[in-house]
Amino acid sequence: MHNLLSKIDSGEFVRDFSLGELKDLADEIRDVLCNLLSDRTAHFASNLGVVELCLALHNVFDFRRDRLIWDTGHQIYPHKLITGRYHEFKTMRTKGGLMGYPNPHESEYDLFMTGHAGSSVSTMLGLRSGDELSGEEDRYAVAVIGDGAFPSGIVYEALNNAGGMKKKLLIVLNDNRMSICPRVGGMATYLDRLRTNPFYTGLKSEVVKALSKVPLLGDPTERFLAQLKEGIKAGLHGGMLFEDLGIRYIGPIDGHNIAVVRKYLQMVKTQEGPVLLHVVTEKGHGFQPAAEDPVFFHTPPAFENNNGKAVHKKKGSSKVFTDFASEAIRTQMQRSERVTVMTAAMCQGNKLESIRNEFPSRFFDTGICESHAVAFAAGQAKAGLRPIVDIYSTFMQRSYDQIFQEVALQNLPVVFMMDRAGLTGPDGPTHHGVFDIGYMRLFPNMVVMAPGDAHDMTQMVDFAIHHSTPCSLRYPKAVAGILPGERTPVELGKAEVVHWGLDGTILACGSLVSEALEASVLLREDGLDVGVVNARFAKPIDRDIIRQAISETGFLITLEESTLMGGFGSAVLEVVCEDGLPAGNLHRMGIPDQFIEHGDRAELLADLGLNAAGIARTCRLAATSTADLKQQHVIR
Ligand SMILES: Cc1ncc(C[n+]2csc(CCOP(=O)(O)OP(=O)(O)O)c2C)c(N)n1
Repeated sequence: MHNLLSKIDSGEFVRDFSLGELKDLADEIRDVLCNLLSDRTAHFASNLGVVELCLALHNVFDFRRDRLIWDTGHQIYPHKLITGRYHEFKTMRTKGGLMGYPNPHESEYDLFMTGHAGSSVSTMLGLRSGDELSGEEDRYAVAVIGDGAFPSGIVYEALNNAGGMKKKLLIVLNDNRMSICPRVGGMATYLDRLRTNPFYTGLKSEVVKALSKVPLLGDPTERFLAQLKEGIKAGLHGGMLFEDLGIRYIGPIDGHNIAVVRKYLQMVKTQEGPVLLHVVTEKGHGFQPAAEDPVFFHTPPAFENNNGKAVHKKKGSSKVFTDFASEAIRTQMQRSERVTVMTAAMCQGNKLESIRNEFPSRFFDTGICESHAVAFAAGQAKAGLRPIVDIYSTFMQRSYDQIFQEVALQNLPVVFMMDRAGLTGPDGPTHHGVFDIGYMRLFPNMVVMAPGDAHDMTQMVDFAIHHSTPCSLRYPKAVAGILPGERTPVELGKAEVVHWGLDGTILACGSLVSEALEASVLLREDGLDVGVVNARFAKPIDRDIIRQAISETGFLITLEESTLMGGFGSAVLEVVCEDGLPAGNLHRMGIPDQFIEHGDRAELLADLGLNAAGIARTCRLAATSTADLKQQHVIR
């Protein structure tokens, strides 16, 4: 059925394709994309939008030598399909299968493993400069960046550098007017103005006609581009921002017209110095439901493609931690007009849409600008507000220095809500939020919490809003239950005993408390009475409970969905060392010092021994070594 795709085993193939073949190939790619999601969730609308752009790029450049970086990388599927990965494509985002982002282990055509937005222009500039220094200046360098990623601060650092270095390179700005949600901010308005440029609207067909008469190489192209540039300048001042930075602005052009995109790419290839080609595309192009609702179809739940209609599967109705987080934020915003909330372009993922509508003046979407969001929140806190920064754990890493300097060092009461903390599943190593306990607990003044269930979430947000220093909460992409038994109020640095057992204690931090409880049920069947403590705080940590568990129960196991190095278990070890407690039967369970691949979260947890069965296994071993230890004691 996919006559062309099935024969392509390298990006090289597409270089010789005729325009007609490229168009047929575009249809085949769309067909594959539109049927991929029948049994999984994956990035969808963004990929549909770049099909023609991707084909034109691979047709004009030779990316075995030339350099191509897709910013963020979520729109990499067409590129994967035409660089030899068609036959494995159905394994996309499953464990052991293709990654949903660029992956150099899969192909020489993927240069960096990415998933975080905004770094493409920098790495591409570095590649260009590195190739020049290595005497390989014939290698062309291209970055493709969406208008949602474009406002990231790092992009301006790179543009500034590129304008100054005057290197020969190409930035393709893929403008579909969308981030995940509609794009926001001043750059969005600026790009809208450029779109209304007569070059794109009225003059487009004449320009295309003129272009077809211009030889593609040599002086005439230079002259033509110079005229074009002057024409734009004289007209609506299109692209002056870039021109003034030393980057030649060309466009906007229609990104779904392969012939036009190809022609422009051939032209810019002959240009010296940095060029920004503004390409206009439609997110979800070619599948009507996605084009009409690109927010929903950014990463939609599984659906069948029924002749261009999306037929959705029944969804489970269990509430996840994010639901409780957003409810808790709403409650605080209703209670006090001083409470504000920030998202960095993740309004939908953070389930903040209804809060945005209910409190438009206290809801702030900064765009994909996490470091700015944190410093911005610090300013608000200084002005007397109680800002909540709601950002995924992995993306919060972008704002590390602002957490340090603008928040912790000033001891400002900013609340950090770190969603998707832990293994995020099919997105993989670029998105697992496994470092935050380590990086947050390093800062003086910072309180580090992890709700064990939905009840904790509400209590902790309330606690954080009323606390006088910065606070962070981490919670996973998982269903949030309610722990059994009578609950204790959230109190600074105090853990909560869910069940006390004499044979051993599992001290679980956050997301894995429920797995620990299941493990303790399994262990009871073996005659072992193992207790479970909901740690609640990684900082300040409950020293008393650690001492009590070590002295009164057979063993102590720390459990976390986070890196062992520097994480919660490390914090416990620090206490053990400082307080001179015996560490002989202390075991830490968590994520080892390696990057974890993509796959279903439950599968990944099981592989790491972090599910109920794995925890029970470790407890049995700990119980045996406790018995051994006692034995040795008696013998001595
Ligand atoms: C640093 C960072 N923050 C947030 C995200 C989440 N994210 C993934 S794609 C995306 C939107 C990107 O928009 P754009 O670059 O315009 O691409 P489009 O999907 O519109 O093609 C966002 C916010 C991310 N990947 N990286």
